[in-house]
Parts: sequence; C-alpha cells; structure tokens
Amino acid sequence: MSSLKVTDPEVYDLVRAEESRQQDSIRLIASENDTSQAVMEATGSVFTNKYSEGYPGKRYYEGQENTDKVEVLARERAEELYGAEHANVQPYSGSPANLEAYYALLEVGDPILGMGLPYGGHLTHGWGVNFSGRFFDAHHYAVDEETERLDYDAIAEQAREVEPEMIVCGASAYPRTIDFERFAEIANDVDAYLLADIAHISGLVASGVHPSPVPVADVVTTTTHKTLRGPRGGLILCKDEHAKAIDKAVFPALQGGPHMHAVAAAAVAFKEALEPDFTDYSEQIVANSRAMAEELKRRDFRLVAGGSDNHLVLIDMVASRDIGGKPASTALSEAGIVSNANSIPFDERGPFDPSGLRIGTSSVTTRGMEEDEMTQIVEWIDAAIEAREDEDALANIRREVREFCTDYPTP
Ligand code: DSN
Repeated sequence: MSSLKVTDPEVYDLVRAEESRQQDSIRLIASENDTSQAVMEATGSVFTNKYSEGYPGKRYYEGQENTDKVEVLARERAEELYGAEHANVQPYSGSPANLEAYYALLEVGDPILGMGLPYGGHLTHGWGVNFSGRFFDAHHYAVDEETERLDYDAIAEQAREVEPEMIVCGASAYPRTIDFERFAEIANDVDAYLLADIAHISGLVASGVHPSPVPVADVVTTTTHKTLRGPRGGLILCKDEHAKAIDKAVFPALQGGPHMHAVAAAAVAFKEALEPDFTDYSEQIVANSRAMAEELKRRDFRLVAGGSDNHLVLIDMVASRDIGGKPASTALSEAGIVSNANSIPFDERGPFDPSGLRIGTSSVTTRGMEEDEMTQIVEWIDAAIEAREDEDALANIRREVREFCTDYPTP
C-alpha cells in the first residue's frame, strides 16, 4: 500500500491499525469472516472504475468486454455452487437482495410472514422500522417458547390465518438447522411464494453441511461475506420462471451500476467455495461451534435452543451469569474477544442491552483453530465475564489472547 501511505497517511494508518486489530483479537461476530488474499486483490482491482448498467451482452455503456466475462463467470459459478437455475450477482448486499426479491414478486401492501427479529429473524423480514415492515402487511412467527426452536406446525397454522403472499425463512441468530422442505410445504399449502434468506449459512449450504433451500424455494437470497467467505456483496438465486422479474428488480428497478470489483471478487469466492477443502472448512465451522457450545454448557452457560447445529451459539447471559449482553460483550472486547450483544427469544430487555450474546466460528475456523482452541476461547470468555470489573485481569487476558493469535495468522 505504498501509494496510499503517501497520498493519505491517515487512512493508511487506519488500515494498518485495523489489520492489527483483526490479527490480535479473537473475532466471534457470527456474520464476519476473513476473506482470502485473492478475494482482497479482486476487490481492490480496476473493476472498481467501470460502470456497467445492464447485464452481460446488454449494457448501456461501451467497454464491457471484461466486465461481461467476469459477471458471466460469477453467475455460472454461483449457479454451479448452489445447483440454481438462475443467479443474479449484482445485489450490493443482503438487504438490497431482499428488497429486490420482494419487488420482483409482490405488490406494496401484500401480506408477508417472516421470522420476528427478536426470535432470530432479520430487519428485512418485515420488521416495523425497516422498509419491509412499512411497505408490506408484515406478520411474524416466533420460536417455541420452551424449546426456542422453530415450531413448524404453529407456523403452518399462522400461515393459514394470515394467508401471506410470501413466507420468508432464514435467520440472523438461529443456532439450529432450518427445515426448508417443511417451509416449502407450508408455503405451498397457502399458495405463497417462499423466500429463503440464507445469508448466515450460505457457506454451509454451498458445501452441503446444511440442507439447501434452492430446490424448494422460489427465491434464495444471501450475502457473500459471511460463512461463504467472499467480499461484501449480495446474491439472488431463483427458479428460471422468476429470472426475468428478479433481474428487472435488481436493474433498473432498484440499483444502478453494479459494483464490478465486488462481482469479480465474488467470482473468486465462488471458485474457492467449489474446491473440496471448502467442505472441510464448513464441517470444521460446525465442529467448532458444537465444541464451543459443549464447553459453555459444561460451565453452566444457558444456550438458546440448547446448542448449535451451524456456525453460531446464542448465550443467555442474564440466566447464565446475571449480566446483560452489552456489558458482557464490552468486557470480552476489552479482553480481545469480539462478539455482539443480541436479543434472545422472548427477551424482556431492550435491543441496546439485550439478554444474549451471539458468537460464531467462521473467522476463527478460517484462521485454523479447531476444537481444542474453542475450549480455550470459552475459558477466556468465562474468565473475562467473571473479571468484568477488573481492568488488570481483562488486560492480562488480552495479552494472552494476543500471544495466542500469533499462531493463527489472518489470511
Ligand atoms: N448484520 C448482519 C448480522 O450480523 O447478522 C445481518 O445483516
């Protein structure tokens, strides 16, 4: 980054500081990961200079001989990776992808049924403060109060009452396997479209470690940067019958020029995810998440839904240690362990200091950590929560964490 250093030393210093922060800490934010150097290089490439409204072979500006090829590569690789009939690789990220899916298939005011935010859903699944709650007649399903898992019979009953035009499945904070086939049956039963938002688990789905919604859902949306380990970006997969509507929704309805540097980097990430070692990686993500869950339970932490089948664990901090999620995540951060406070189902506390703490294993697994290291991380989590008011103790853990991280370099 020699040019950046000369042109803008302030930004250069911040990039270097962020590199150090990422290297020196254990990053457990379930939606984050560490992309490869190859993905970074494509992201930082000259494709950032190019405008390419339209689609390969049908653009509005000249000079598309390379952008067309790179977008076709990305599209074909995404279709192969997920076994999808059609892929649109232009969405800027997950929220635009969901907006585009709604735009393609619904009219303003249509009833939709999605997972409520406090139960693990996403803002764009119809929550009131989001466009999806404002422009549609949004209804929400919860999880079962006792098991904290999806209750498909209850969702089916609610769907019969609401008669939605679309059912939205997928989650941002649900630690268990999602039964997409069951969701498809529920949607078919009420003649609704099924949208599956797999942003969190898309890497696990790509490698067959989590069942795929692609054969059964009308539309599947995802980000490309979570378990999939690509650049910041979005992706829509759909049946051929919806391809035209989806493509029109992305451009010209809701987006302008695609971010071609991100599309190129997504193509690289799809290629990486098609390699056999990506399946090993996905399996290790889940093994690590389960190992963390087991060690947490051994230390009497209460886990939402009793454990983990995917990349994340949701801890009920109030029940476990009589501490809110926010002070817990702050103490961990001071100890060099980065996570986020999160609502848990039927949370009685507000969203700024909810009862839960969400942790995920995508990044630590990329860095080569395995089950034994998860046990060590949980020991530090427990110790940091215990020592939350003791600055020296937190600083000591932080030193240990930094030393430990030197054995696990970021890409
Ligand atoms: N912000 C993402 C997450 O953390 O789950 C979802 O968009």
